[in-house]
Amino acid sequence: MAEPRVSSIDGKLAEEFAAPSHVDEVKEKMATFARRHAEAGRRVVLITSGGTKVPLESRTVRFLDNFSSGKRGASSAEYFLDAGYAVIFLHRHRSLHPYSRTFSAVNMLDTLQFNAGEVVVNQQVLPNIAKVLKRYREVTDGKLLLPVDFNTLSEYLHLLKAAAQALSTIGSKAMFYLAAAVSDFYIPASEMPEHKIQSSNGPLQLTMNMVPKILSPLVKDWAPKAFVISFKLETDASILLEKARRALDTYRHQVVVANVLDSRRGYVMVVTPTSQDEVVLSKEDAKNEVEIEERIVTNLTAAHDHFITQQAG
Ligand code: 9Z3
Repeated sequence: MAEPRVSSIDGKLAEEFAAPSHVDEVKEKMATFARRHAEAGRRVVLITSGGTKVPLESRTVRFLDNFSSGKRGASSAEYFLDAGYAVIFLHRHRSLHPYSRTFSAVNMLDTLQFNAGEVVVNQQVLPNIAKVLKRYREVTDGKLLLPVDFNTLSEYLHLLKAAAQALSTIGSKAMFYLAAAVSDFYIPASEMPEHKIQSSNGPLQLTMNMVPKILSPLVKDWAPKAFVISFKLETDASILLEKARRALDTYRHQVVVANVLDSRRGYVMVVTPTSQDEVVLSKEDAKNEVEIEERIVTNLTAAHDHFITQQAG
């Protein structure tokens, strides 16, 4: 009997990256969530958010990390919810979270005070808390947001695969919004020292392997009917567009949102095989606290509409 087809990336994932023990349970939860919302006529977006941790030792003392705060993913989740989507929020543990993100810099104890022996919230320290709390309750009461967290690169890869397979049942109603900043490099388990690397051995030289390009099986095998958006980050603006176009050419997905590290809060380019839209915040927008994610989400939900109509026709 013929062996089932396993892409080489699938094989690598199974061999070199330890799967988290709860992956099947999470996959089932995501599949149930997607089915329920699709049956209710909603679209479902899987947002990835935050950085990844890459361990240098198997009993991990040290790891490589990156700059991502998770703001892009967390704020985008709110705008997708406002646009009527149900959201699976696959995020780095302790990165910013929808709704609570606005208060992340506040010390909780400074928000509370005593009033006749009762602990009450000091709303002056938490401007907008009533509005944010109301929306958060609507979203949670409606079971519209499913948060799933990851820590390491291995967890991220396995949970993204599980999410893609879970969402494949709802076809073109599924959107993937891959905003997490995922490491390109890792040390395979077979080459990783077990114990803490000793500084008494002198300077450290590392050789790291390339992380498999997960976008490839996601688009081709795991969720071939979905609307897929990847993000491209550069620090050199002069190569950004060319890199975004190359990614579309290689992976054959629908959209790349391209951004430069320093200007990412005020400027992105939404690139498709046939178009490139600049999304820019003006000084006026910034004064009015408009967030660029609101504009990105408006652009992408319209593109998703168009995609669904085309697939149906
Ligand atoms: C992004 O480009 C996101 O926009 C940011 C958002 C991570 C810059 P923050 O979390 O920042 O709000 O602080 N994400 C994707 C970055 C990335 O690693 N892309 C890879 C690449 O550019 C492959 S998909 O090669």
